[in-house]
Amino acid sequence: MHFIDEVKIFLKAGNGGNGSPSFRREKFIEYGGPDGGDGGDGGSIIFIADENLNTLIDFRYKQHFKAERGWNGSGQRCTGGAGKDIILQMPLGTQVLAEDRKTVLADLDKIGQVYVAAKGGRGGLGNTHFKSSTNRSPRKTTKGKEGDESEIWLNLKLLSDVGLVGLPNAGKSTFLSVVTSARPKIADYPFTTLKPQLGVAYIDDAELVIADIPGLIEGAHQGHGLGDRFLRHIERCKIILHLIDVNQEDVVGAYKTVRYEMEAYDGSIRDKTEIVILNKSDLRPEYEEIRRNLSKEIGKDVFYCSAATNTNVKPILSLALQIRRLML
Ligand SMILES: Nc1nc2c(ncn2[C@@H]2O[C@H](COP(=O)(O)OP(=O)(O)O)[C@@H](O)[C@H]2O)c(=O)[nH]1
Ligand SMILES: [Mg+2]
Repeated sequence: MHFIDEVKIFLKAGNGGNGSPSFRREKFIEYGGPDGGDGGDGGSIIFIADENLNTLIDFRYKQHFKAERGWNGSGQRCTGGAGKDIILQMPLGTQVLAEDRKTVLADLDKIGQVYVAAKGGRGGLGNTHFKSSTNRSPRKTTKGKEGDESEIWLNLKLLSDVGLVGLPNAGKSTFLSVVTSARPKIADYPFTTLKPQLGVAYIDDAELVIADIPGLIEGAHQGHGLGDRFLRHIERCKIILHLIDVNQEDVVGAYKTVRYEMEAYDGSIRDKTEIVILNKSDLRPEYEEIRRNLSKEIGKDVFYCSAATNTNVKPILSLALQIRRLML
Protein backbone atom coordinates (compact mmCIF):
# COMPACT_ATOMS: atom_id res chain seq x y z
CA MET A 1 0.00 0.00 0.00
CA HIS A 2 1.23 3.44 -0.84
CA PHE A 3 2.00 5.83 1.91
CA ILE A 4 0.70 9.37 1.49
CA ASP A 5 0.91 11.85 4.33
CA GLU A 6 -0.07 15.14 2.73
CA VAL A 7 -2.97 15.99 0.45
CA LYS A 8 -5.13 18.94 -0.49
CA ILE A 9 -8.86 18.38 -0.71
CA PHE A 10 -11.87 20.48 -1.65
CA LEU A 11 -15.04 20.51 0.36
CA LYS A 12 -18.49 21.84 -0.38
CA ALA A 13 -21.21 21.31 2.15
CA GLY A 14 -24.80 21.24 0.92
CA ASN A 15 -26.83 24.45 0.68
CA GLY A 16 -29.98 24.66 2.72
CA GLY A 17 -33.28 24.10 0.91
CA ASN A 18 -35.52 27.12 0.34
CA GLY A 19 -38.57 27.98 2.38
CA SER A 20 -41.90 27.41 0.60
CA PRO A 21 -44.38 30.22 -0.29
CA SER A 22 -47.40 27.93 -0.32
CA PHE A 23 -51.00 28.78 0.71
CA ARG A 24 -53.67 26.44 1.90
CA ARG A 25 -56.00 25.50 -0.87
CA GLU A 26 -58.87 23.45 0.32
CA LYS A 27 -62.42 23.15 -0.80
CA PHE A 28 -64.80 25.43 1.07
CA ILE A 29 -62.00 27.28 2.84
CA GLU A 30 -61.62 30.70 1.42
CA TYR A 31 -58.43 32.63 1.86
CA GLY A 32 -56.60 29.70 3.38
CA GLY A 33 -53.57 31.03 5.18
CA PRO A 34 -49.88 30.45 4.42
CA ASP A 35 -48.72 26.85 4.85
CA GLY A 36 -45.25 26.87 3.27
CA GLY A 37 -42.77 24.65 5.16
CA ASP A 38 -39.11 25.35 5.83
CA GLY A 39 -36.24 24.12 3.66
CA GLY A 40 -34.13 21.22 4.95
CA ASP A 41 -30.56 21.78 6.14
CA GLY A 42 -27.75 20.99 3.72
CA GLY A 43 -25.49 17.99 4.36
CA SER A 44 -22.22 18.54 6.23
CA ILE A 45 -18.81 16.97 5.66
CA ILE A 46 -17.60 15.28 8.80
CA PHE A 47 -14.23 13.70 9.62
CA ILE A 48 -13.79 10.86 12.09
CA ALA A 49 -10.40 9.65 13.37
CA ASP A 50 -9.93 5.96 12.66
CA GLU A 51 -7.13 3.99 14.28
CA ASN A 52 -7.13 1.37 11.54
CA LEU A 53 -5.96 3.73 8.85
CA ASN A 54 -2.41 4.98 8.51
CA THR A 55 -2.21 6.59 5.14
CA LEU A 56 -4.09 9.29 3.24
CA ILE A 57 -3.84 7.31 0.02
CA ASP A 58 -7.60 7.36 -0.61
CA PHE A 59 -7.41 11.11 -1.12
CA ARG A 60 -4.89 10.68 -3.89
CA TYR A 61 -7.75 9.40 -6.02
CA LYS A 62 -10.57 11.60 -4.83
CA GLN A 63 -10.09 15.17 -3.71
CA HIS A 64 -13.50 16.76 -4.24
CA PHE A 65 -16.34 16.15 -1.83
CA LYS A 66 -19.75 17.70 -2.19
CA ALA A 67 -22.52 17.02 0.28
CA GLU A 68 -26.16 16.93 -0.77
CA ARG A 69 -28.28 20.08 -0.56
CA GLY A 70 -31.34 20.30 1.62
CA TRP A 71 -34.72 19.83 -0.06
CA ASN A 72 -37.05 22.78 -0.47
CA GLY A 73 -39.99 23.12 1.88
CA SER A 74 -43.47 22.52 0.50
CA GLY A 75 -47.13 23.12 1.19
CA GLN A 76 -49.02 21.81 4.19
CA ARG A 77 -46.13 22.97 6.35
CA CYS A 78 -43.87 20.22 5.07
CA THR A 79 -40.23 20.77 5.96
CA GLY A 80 -37.83 19.70 3.23
CA GLY A 81 -35.61 16.69 3.91
CA ALA A 82 -32.06 17.32 5.13
CA GLY A 83 -29.21 16.68 2.72
CA LYS A 84 -27.10 13.60 3.53
CA ASP A 85 -23.86 14.19 5.41
CA ILE A 86 -20.60 12.85 4.04
CA ILE A 87 -18.51 11.05 6.62
CA LEU A 88 -14.83 10.60 5.92
CA GLN A 89 -12.60 8.31 7.99
CA MET A 90 -9.21 9.87 8.65
CA PRO A 91 -6.11 8.11 9.90
CA LEU A 92 -5.46 8.78 13.56
CA GLY A 93 -2.92 11.63 13.74
CA THR A 94 -4.31 13.61 10.81
CA GLN A 95 -4.06 17.36 11.19
CA VAL A 96 -6.47 19.52 9.25
CA LEU A 97 -4.78 22.68 7.97
CA ALA A 98 -6.33 25.75 6.40
CA GLU A 99 -5.56 26.70 2.83
CA ASP A 100 -2.48 28.63 4.03
CA ARG A 101 -1.07 25.23 5.00
CA LYS A 102 -0.15 26.55 8.44
CA THR A 103 -3.22 27.23 10.54
CA VAL A 104 -4.22 24.04 12.30
CA LEU A 105 -7.99 23.75 12.24
CA ALA A 106 -8.17 20.38 13.95
CA ASP A 107 -5.88 17.65 15.17
CA LEU A 108 -7.51 14.25 15.03
CA ASP A 109 -5.38 12.60 17.66
CA LYS A 110 -8.04 10.71 19.58
CA ILE A 111 -9.74 7.56 18.34
CA GLY A 112 -13.25 8.39 17.17
CA GLN A 113 -12.69 12.13 17.35
CA VAL A 114 -15.16 14.00 15.19
CA TYR A 115 -14.61 17.24 13.30
CA VAL A 116 -17.20 19.01 11.18
CA ALA A 117 -14.99 20.20 8.35
CA ALA A 118 -17.72 21.87 6.31
CA LYS A 119 -21.11 22.68 7.75
CA GLY A 120 -24.24 22.42 5.66
CA GLY A 121 -26.34 25.58 5.21
CA ARG A 122 -29.50 26.02 7.31
CA GLY A 123 -32.75 25.59 5.49
CA GLY A 124 -34.74 28.76 4.65
CA LEU A 125 -38.02 29.73 6.30
CA GLY A 126 -41.39 29.06 4.75
CA ASN A 127 -44.02 31.78 4.58
CA THR A 128 -45.83 30.48 7.68
CA HIS A 129 -43.19 32.30 9.74
CA PHE A 130 -44.13 35.64 8.30
CA LYS A 131 -47.80 35.70 9.12
CA SER A 132 -48.74 38.56 11.38
CA SER A 133 -51.79 40.56 12.42
CA THR A 134 -51.16 42.99 9.60
CA ASN A 135 -50.16 40.47 6.98
CA ARG A 136 -52.29 37.37 6.85
CA SER A 137 -51.09 36.19 3.47
CA PRO A 138 -47.35 36.73 3.38
CA ARG A 139 -45.49 35.71 0.27
CA LYS A 140 -42.23 36.20 1.99
CA THR A 141 -39.86 33.23 2.45
CA THR A 142 -36.12 32.98 2.92
CA LYS A 143 -33.64 31.05 0.85
CA GLY A 144 -31.53 28.30 2.31
CA LYS A 145 -28.07 29.40 3.48
CA GLU A 146 -25.02 28.37 1.52
CA GLY A 147 -23.05 25.42 2.82
CA ASP A 148 -19.41 25.97 3.77
CA GLU A 149 -16.92 25.71 0.96
CA SER A 150 -13.22 25.30 1.57
CA GLU A 151 -9.89 23.99 0.42
CA ILE A 152 -7.94 22.32 3.15
CA TRP A 153 -4.79 20.31 3.67
CA LEU A 154 -4.68 16.99 5.41
CA ASN A 155 -1.37 16.45 7.08
CA LEU A 156 -0.73 13.08 8.66
CA LYS A 157 1.69 12.81 11.55
CA LEU A 158 1.53 9.29 12.85
CA LEU A 159 0.99 8.81 16.55
CA SER A 160 3.28 6.44 18.40
CA ASP A 161 4.88 5.92 21.78
CA VAL A 162 8.29 5.01 20.48
CA GLY A 163 10.10 6.15 17.34
CA LEU A 164 13.06 4.26 15.88
CA VAL A 165 15.87 6.31 14.40
CA GLY A 166 19.33 5.51 13.12
CA LEU A 167 21.44 5.26 10.01
CA PRO A 168 20.29 2.91 7.25
CA ASN A 169 21.07 -0.71 8.14
CA ALA A 170 21.22 -0.09 11.88
CA GLY A 171 18.52 -2.74 12.25
CA LYS A 172 15.46 -0.57 12.93
CA SER A 173 13.08 -2.59 10.80
CA THR A 174 14.47 -5.81 12.23
CA PHE A 175 13.84 -4.47 15.71
CA LEU A 176 10.25 -3.58 14.81
CA SER A 177 9.65 -7.02 13.28
CA VAL A 178 10.97 -8.79 16.37
CA VAL A 179 8.91 -6.89 18.93
CA THR A 180 5.68 -6.44 16.97
CA SER A 181 3.70 -8.30 14.36
CA ALA A 182 4.53 -5.65 11.76
CA ARG A 183 6.39 -7.09 8.79
CA PRO A 184 8.57 -4.32 7.40
CA LYS A 185 10.94 -5.00 4.56
CA ILE A 186 14.39 -5.90 5.85
CA ALA A 187 17.60 -6.14 3.86
CA ASP A 188 21.25 -5.27 4.12
CA TYR A 189 21.15 -2.37 1.73
CA PRO A 190 20.29 1.21 2.58
CA PHE A 191 16.76 2.55 2.14
CA THR A 192 14.94 -0.73 2.25
CA THR A 193 12.40 1.13 4.31
CA LEU A 194 10.72 3.70 2.10
CA LYS A 195 7.77 4.53 4.23
CA PRO A 196 6.99 4.72 7.93
CA GLN A 197 5.51 1.66 9.51
CA LEU A 198 3.71 1.20 12.79
CA GLY A 199 3.67 -1.87 14.99
CA VAL A 200 2.30 -2.61 18.43
CA ALA A 201 4.49 -4.32 21.04
CA TYR A 202 2.75 -6.03 23.93
CA ILE A 203 4.74 -5.99 27.11
CA ASP A 204 3.81 -6.51 30.76
CA ASP A 205 0.10 -6.18 29.86
CA ALA A 206 0.72 -2.84 28.19
CA GLU A 207 0.96 -1.74 24.60
CA LEU A 208 3.64 0.34 22.98
CA VAL A 209 3.06 1.67 19.51
CA ILE A 210 6.38 1.73 17.68
CA ALA A 211 7.15 3.67 14.51
CA ASP A 212 9.90 2.66 12.11
CA ILE A 213 10.95 5.32 9.64
CA PRO A 214 13.44 5.35 6.77
CA GLY A 215 17.07 5.80 7.84
CA LEU A 216 18.68 9.20 8.04
CA ILE A 217 22.04 9.93 6.48
CA GLU A 218 24.37 12.86 6.75
CA GLY A 219 22.77 15.82 4.97
CA ALA A 220 19.25 14.40 5.25
CA HIS A 221 17.99 17.85 6.16
CA GLN A 222 19.31 19.06 2.79
CA GLY A 223 17.49 16.27 1.04
CA HIS A 224 20.21 13.62 0.98
CA GLY A 225 19.08 10.02 0.98
CA LEU A 226 15.33 10.06 1.47
CA GLY A 227 15.59 13.43 3.19
CA ASP A 228 14.25 14.14 6.63
CA ARG A 229 10.57 14.61 5.92
CA PHE A 230 9.78 11.27 7.52
CA LEU A 231 10.90 12.69 10.85
CA ARG A 232 7.45 14.25 11.04
CA HIS A 233 6.21 10.79 11.96
CA ILE A 234 8.24 10.75 15.13
CA GLU A 235 7.45 14.36 16.01
CA ARG A 236 4.65 13.07 18.16
CA CYS A 237 6.27 10.01 19.69
CA LYS A 238 7.25 10.13 23.33
CA ILE A 239 10.52 8.25 23.30
CA ILE A 240 13.19 7.75 20.70
CA LEU A 241 15.12 4.52 20.34
CA HIS A 242 18.31 5.40 18.58
CA LEU A 243 19.86 2.29 17.04
CA ILE A 244 23.50 2.08 16.03
CA ASP A 245 25.18 -0.85 14.30
CA VAL A 246 27.95 -1.89 16.71
CA ASN A 247 30.02 -3.06 13.74
CA GLN A 248 30.44 0.47 12.47
CA GLU A 249 34.00 1.73 12.40
CA ASP A 250 32.94 4.88 14.13
CA VAL A 251 29.95 4.41 16.40
CA VAL A 252 30.39 7.86 17.94
CA GLY A 253 30.30 9.41 14.46
CA ALA A 254 27.20 7.34 13.58
CA TYR A 255 25.46 8.61 16.71
CA LYS A 256 26.43 12.22 16.08
CA THR A 257 25.41 12.17 12.42
CA VAL A 258 21.87 11.14 13.29
CA ARG A 259 21.72 13.51 16.25
CA TYR A 260 22.82 16.35 14.01
CA GLU A 261 20.03 15.60 11.54
CA MET A 262 17.50 15.40 14.36
CA GLU A 263 18.61 18.79 15.58
CA ALA A 264 18.58 20.36 12.13
CA TYR A 265 14.97 19.25 11.69
CA ASP A 266 12.68 22.06 12.70
CA GLY A 267 10.01 19.95 14.38
CA SER A 268 10.44 19.29 18.06
CA ILE A 269 12.29 16.01 18.23
CA ARG A 270 15.61 17.03 19.64
CA ASP A 271 14.30 17.27 23.19
CA LYS A 272 12.67 13.89 23.32
CA THR A 273 13.88 11.23 25.68
CA GLU A 274 16.38 9.13 23.79
CA ILE A 275 17.49 5.59 24.51
CA VAL A 276 20.76 4.83 22.74
CA ILE A 277 21.29 1.21 21.70
CA LEU A 278 24.13 -0.61 20.02
CA ASN A 279 22.54 -3.29 17.86
CA LYS A 280 23.93 -6.49 16.29
CA SER A 281 25.85 -7.43 19.43
CA ASP A 282 25.84 -11.02 18.13
CA LEU A 283 28.37 -10.02 15.49
CA ARG A 284 30.79 -8.21 17.78
CA PRO A 285 32.12 -9.98 20.90
CA GLU A 286 33.72 -6.79 22.21
CA TYR A 287 30.43 -4.86 22.23
CA GLU A 288 30.68 -4.25 25.99
CA GLU A 289 33.86 -2.23 25.60
CA ILE A 290 32.42 -0.28 22.68
CA ARG A 291 29.29 0.38 24.72
CA ARG A 292 31.30 1.84 27.61
CA ASN A 293 33.35 4.05 25.30
CA LEU A 294 30.32 5.38 23.48
CA SER A 295 28.58 6.09 26.76
CA LYS A 296 31.60 8.05 27.98
CA GLU A 297 31.92 9.96 24.70
CA ILE A 298 28.31 11.10 24.55
CA GLY A 299 27.69 11.35 28.28
CA LYS A 300 24.61 9.10 28.22
CA ASP A 301 23.66 5.58 29.14
CA VAL A 302 24.07 3.21 26.24
CA PHE A 303 22.40 -0.20 25.91
CA TYR A 304 23.07 -3.09 23.59
CA CYS A 305 20.95 -5.69 21.89
CA SER A 306 20.79 -8.07 19.01
CA ALA A 307 17.50 -7.58 17.25
CA ALA A 308 18.11 -10.48 14.88
CA THR A 309 18.62 -13.01 17.69
CA ASN A 310 16.16 -11.25 20.02
CA THR A 311 18.78 -10.77 22.71
CA ASN A 312 18.29 -8.07 25.35
CA VAL A 313 15.41 -6.63 23.36
CA LYS A 314 12.76 -7.14 26.02
CA PRO A 315 14.63 -5.21 28.76
CA ILE A 316 14.90 -2.28 26.36
CA LEU A 317 11.18 -2.36 25.72
CA SER A 318 10.51 -2.57 29.45
CA LEU A 319 12.68 0.46 29.98
CA ALA A 320 10.79 2.36 27.26
CA LEU A 321 7.52 1.34 28.89
CA GLN A 322 8.66 2.54 32.30
CA ILE A 323 9.69 5.90 30.91
CA ARG A 324 6.41 6.12 29.04
CA ARG A 325 4.49 5.48 32.24
CA LEU A 326 6.42 8.17 34.07
CA MET A 327 5.35 10.61 31.39
CA LEU A 328 1.64 9.90 31.75
N1 LIG B 1 23.57 -10.22 12.77
C1 LIG B 1 22.62 -9.30 12.91
N2 LIG B 1 22.08 -8.73 11.81
C2 LIG B 1 21.12 -7.80 11.99
C3 LIG B 1 20.66 -7.42 13.27
N3 LIG B 1 19.69 -6.49 13.12
C4 LIG B 1 19.57 -6.30 11.79
N4 LIG B 1 20.43 -7.07 11.09
C5 LIG B 1 20.61 -7.13 9.65
O1 LIG B 1 21.02 -5.85 9.20
C6 LIG B 1 20.46 -5.56 7.92
C7 LIG B 1 19.70 -4.23 7.98
O2 LIG B 1 18.58 -4.40 8.82
P1 LIG B 1 17.29 -3.49 8.72
O3 LIG B 1 16.41 -3.89 9.85
O4 LIG B 1 16.72 -3.51 7.34
O5 LIG B 1 17.93 -2.05 9.00
P2 LIG B 1 17.25 -0.59 8.93
O6 LIG B 1 17.73 -0.01 7.64
O7 LIG B 1 17.80 0.14 10.10
O8 LIG B 1 15.78 -0.78 8.98
C8 LIG B 1 19.59 -6.73 7.57
O9 LIG B 1 20.34 -7.60 6.73
C9 LIG B 1 19.33 -7.40 8.90
O10 LIG B 1 19.09 -8.78 8.78
C10 LIG B 1 21.24 -8.06 14.41
O11 LIG B 1 20.92 -7.80 15.56
N5 LIG B 1 22.23 -8.98 14.15
MG1 LIG C 1 14.44 -0.15 7.67
